[in-house]
Amino acid sequence: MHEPAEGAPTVEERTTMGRISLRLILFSALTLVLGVCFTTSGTTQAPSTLAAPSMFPDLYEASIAELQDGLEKGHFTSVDLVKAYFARIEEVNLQGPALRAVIETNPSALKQASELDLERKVSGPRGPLHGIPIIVKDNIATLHSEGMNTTAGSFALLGSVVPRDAHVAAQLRAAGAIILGKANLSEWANFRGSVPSGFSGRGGQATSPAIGLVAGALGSETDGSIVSPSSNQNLVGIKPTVGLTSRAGVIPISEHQDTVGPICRSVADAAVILTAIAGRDPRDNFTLAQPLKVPNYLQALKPDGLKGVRLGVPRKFFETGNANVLAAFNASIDIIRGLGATVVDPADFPDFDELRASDNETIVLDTDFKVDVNQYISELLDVPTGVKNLADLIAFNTAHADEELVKPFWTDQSTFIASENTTVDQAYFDALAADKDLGATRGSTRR
Ligand SMILES: *[C@@H]1O[C@H](CO)[C@@H](O)[C@H](O)[C@H]1NC(C)=O
Ligand SMILES: *[C@@H]1O[C@H](CO)[C@@H](O)[C@H](O)[C@H]1NC(C)=O
Ligand SMILES: *[C@@H]1O[C@H](CO)[C@@H](O)[C@H](O)[C@H]1NC(C)=O
Ligand SMILES: *[C@@H]1O[C@H](CO)[C@@H](O)[C@H](O)[C@H]1NC(C)=O
Ligand SMILES: *[C@@H]1O[C@H](CO)[C@@H](O)[C@H](O)[C@H]1NC(C)=O
Ligand SMILES: CC(=O)N[C@H]1CO[C@H](CO)[C@@H](O)[C@@H]1O
Repeated sequence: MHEPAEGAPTVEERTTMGRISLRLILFSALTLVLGVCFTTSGTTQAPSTLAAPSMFPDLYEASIAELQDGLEKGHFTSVDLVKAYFARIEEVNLQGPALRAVIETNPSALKQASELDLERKVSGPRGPLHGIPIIVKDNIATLHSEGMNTTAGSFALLGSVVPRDAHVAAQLRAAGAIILGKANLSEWANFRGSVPSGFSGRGGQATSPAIGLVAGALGSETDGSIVSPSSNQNLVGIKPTVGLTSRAGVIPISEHQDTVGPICRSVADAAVILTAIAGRDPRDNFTLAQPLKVPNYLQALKPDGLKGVRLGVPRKFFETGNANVLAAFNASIDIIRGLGATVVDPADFPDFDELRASDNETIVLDTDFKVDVNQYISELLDVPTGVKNLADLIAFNTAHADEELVKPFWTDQSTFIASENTTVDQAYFDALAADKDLGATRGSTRR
């Protein structure tokens, strides 16, 4: 496989500390927020009655459905939710455990929340995401006028003006979601060179904590960047088939492998978000192969949904895994069996060794990145740093080494240099065909 999967190693001790203290902080933050809100809106309810724990979900574990239920019952508003999440981010992002999980918060989020609260009162919720705060990875474009940057963590794109929301961001907004902020990431989604996962010039060395800074998130995956952090953090990540979710407006690595998907607390939450972002988009022609109607993935979740389903476990992929993760994985297979599925274990790919040995993916990604990132930059309305293409990005990093090629661990941009050196030639098309043969045509255990 190519780049190591994005997502910094779990800093379990720090995260655990964060969890314990945050439990108290969040509860008091939400209480405070609600208190203030009720006071200023002139309600006669005494603040003490607001503290009834049943009114306030534990935001570490609250599902999107629970939040929606609380919003509908008027236990709290979207403005309250945004304030509570902002307070939580403030406590842990740069202070306390200094998780550096969020690179920017949305200066328009409170205004949007209040508009969505009003709309709910007047005409009811648009659907399950109405008024729910979501964070998107900093390679997913959001309207510049709203106040946030889209930079893939690089100073080279700071202040750049995107032509429009990424399609997936626009879909979230249409569903009534509030984009609360941008998540820190490995710079250029881990495609700059050999540096520790989770580092970016702008964001610093982020960890990948799952401590409830938001109700749900969008990640992107080229080679592991949704599933790997999700499995490390006990979250549910769905890596959609390429072409199910549009990549238009997403800072790319490769049109052949990039995909955008949800990272959430539960399967139901991920299903709600996937339903909102999936679908055709004329700006990403890979999406045009899917059926016209987007399924409602939430309605497809049934307690007996695994009855009679036959699943295979490609064990060789897990041989090098962390023992704790493997134990949890094994336990989940038992649960799946208990729910009525037939599990074939092991069910290894006959071409596993060839797959492991192949490095055609590197050829494809290196070549695609140069084409695709140049295309992305060419569509920007303004780039204050003046970078126009990958060659400029390399020069920018060299000229701003103190910010981008930071000693001692973060100095490398060898992947950029290798990518700049590529051309779309016969060797590239051969590598692409070899990947497709191995991954798709022969990528089945049922041969
Ligand atoms: C981008 O980041 C800069 C520097 O942190 C900040 O001043 C600015 O408000 C951000 N947003 C936009 C849209 O430029
Ligand atoms: C998308 O369009 C490009 C050029 O416009 C073309 O090269 C490519 O084959 C198309 N891809 C799909 C999946 O239709
Ligand atoms: C997980 O299950 C596999 C297959 O049954 C077994 O070989 C492996 O030892 C188990 N690992 C753990 C950590 O339980
Ligand atoms: C690419 O795939 C071909 C065909 O499977 C194989 O012969 C070749 O060694 C692979 N190239 C690399 C760089 O792995
Ligand atoms: C650039 O590509 C040429 C030809 O493929 C290769 O020989 C050379 O090693 C490459 N240089 C770098 C820096 O990747
Ligand atoms: C919202 C926020 O706190 N973002 C931070 C993300 O990390 C970078 C670097 O650590 C900070 O500069 C941002 O302020």
